[in-house]
Amino acid sequence: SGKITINGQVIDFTDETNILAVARKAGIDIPTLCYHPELTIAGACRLCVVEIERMGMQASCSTAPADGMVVYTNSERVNRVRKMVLELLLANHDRECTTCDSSGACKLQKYANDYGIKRLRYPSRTVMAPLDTSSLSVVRDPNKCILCGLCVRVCKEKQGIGVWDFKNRGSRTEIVAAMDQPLAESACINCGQCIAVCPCGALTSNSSAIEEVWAAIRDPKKTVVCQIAPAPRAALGEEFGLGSVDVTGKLVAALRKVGFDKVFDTVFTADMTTIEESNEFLGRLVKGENLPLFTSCCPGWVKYAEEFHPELLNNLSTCRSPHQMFGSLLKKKYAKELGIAPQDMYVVSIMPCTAKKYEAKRPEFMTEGSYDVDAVLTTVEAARMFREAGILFNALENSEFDQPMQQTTGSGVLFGATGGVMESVVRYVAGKLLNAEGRIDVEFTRGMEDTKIASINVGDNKLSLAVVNGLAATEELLKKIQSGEMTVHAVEVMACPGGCVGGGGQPYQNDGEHRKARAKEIYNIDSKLVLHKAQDNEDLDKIFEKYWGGCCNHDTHHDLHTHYYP
Ligand code: HC1
Ligand code: SF4
Repeated sequence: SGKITINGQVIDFTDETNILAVARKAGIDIPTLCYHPELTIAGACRLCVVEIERMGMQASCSTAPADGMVVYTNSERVNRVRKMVLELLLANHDRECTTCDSSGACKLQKYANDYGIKRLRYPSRTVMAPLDTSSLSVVRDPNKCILCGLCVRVCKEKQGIGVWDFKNRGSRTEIVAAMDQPLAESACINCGQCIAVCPCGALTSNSSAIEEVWAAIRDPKKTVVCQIAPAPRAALGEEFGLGSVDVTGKLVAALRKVGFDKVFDTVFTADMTTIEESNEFLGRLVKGENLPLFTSCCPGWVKYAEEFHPELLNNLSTCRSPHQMFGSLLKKKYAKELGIAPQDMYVVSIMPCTAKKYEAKRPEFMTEGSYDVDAVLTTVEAARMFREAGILFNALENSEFDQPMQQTTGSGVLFGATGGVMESVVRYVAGKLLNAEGRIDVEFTRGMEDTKIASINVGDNKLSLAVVNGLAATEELLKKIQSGEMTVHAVEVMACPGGCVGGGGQPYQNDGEHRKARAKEIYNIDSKLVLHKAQDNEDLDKIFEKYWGGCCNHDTHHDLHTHYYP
């Protein structure tokens, strides 16, 4: 700890490891492209240079504060260097902002504007390389890449996978997927975290579904049905300047205006998942079989387990994820009830997640040759559709979800934040085993730490439970479980930091602060909802009864559960 002077202002520092963090704490921003507070420091882009007395020009992200340091972040020299850095990056960057998915959210665009760059003194890129559109989830445009390496670091450090890497040196340096293969051929689990950190449009979601959704809406033969995941309701407002507040009512209204015939809530089938999965868990506890149980709603985690841990596949819950349960319900049951063939119903999921695009195209999730979920749009893509349709989102009146699957519980909403699935299971199990009627809140599952572990007593059962987010942290936990160092009965795994609130399809900035604010709103929604546990959902009881003669039986197993491929 100590004091440094920045632009004449004396600032205390304590445990900040770099000048950048001290400056930002004091309300002085410094531009950065290759820096991310949750990843290792590369010091590659040099945009964050500052002038330090007796040390000259230094990258503020990789220079530690020292007592008595005198720093200038906005001197003539600093600005000259920053402009040069920006001009060099811009010269090599495809500057077709008008057709870029990241326009408006691009840091390079913002800084070029902030620093008043009007023309480049360097020759511009002329030869364009082809885009990698092989993946259902992520599109890479090499012509936009500025080699900041954030994608390389997030995939390696947070997901433990390492899909991206640098190739060649010097001016020939590029970033490629492993073995220089198309992304779809790599070990990518589609989480979209590389999209979340990419500052300038080199990595974006595969948004090709938007056109397909418009076509379905305009096709008079199709009944178009939409469902919305828990997490987008606490993040979509960011796209419209409202911040991380609950916009469920406006979102439903916007979807109706866009032309959806029915709008449902994935929270309804999150309750369904809780009931099916909790009973599966209780069954395994009695038999002492396939423990620990791992949750299966995160398609990134499922693909990771299939690819890297085939020995664990019997431990995964056989439950389909909530949105695939809804898809199955809609195509197998609800369409019939409406007298519609499954092919004539078009189901769209609004998800915070890019991996859901891949999950929806898994061949096991089909009904009579038609995908249970026809298209997945990310939160960001849904916002784009609303703008295209000329919807003034902030002026919308709230609208309600459709009957007869209208009721939702706070428990189901919690699925959107890390720990929420586990809390839902605990609420259900405690409610059922103890015949408890009131609210059952679980503390240990909450918060943004990557690994949370606790033992809790439910009646005579002592349950050891773990919640983890990020696949690198998951791998650490698995090592402990598989070596016998730790015994747990159930594990919730979400691939994205913070759970679905931090999904790769959420609005930019998709960082720790925003994830925290969204999760807070998810818990707010839960605390306001009257229905608290999955078993409180009476609409769900009726649906179970009408379509399958109850829950957790042979028929629900057929329609709502799945199997995995090593
Ligand atoms: Fe999720 Fe889920 S919570 S996986 O994080 O289980 O995407 O929000 O829709 O399916 O409900 C995502 C969120 C979402 C499913 C549910
Ligand atoms: Fe890695 Fe996820 Fe990006 Fe795939 S989508 S390359 S797994 S960070």
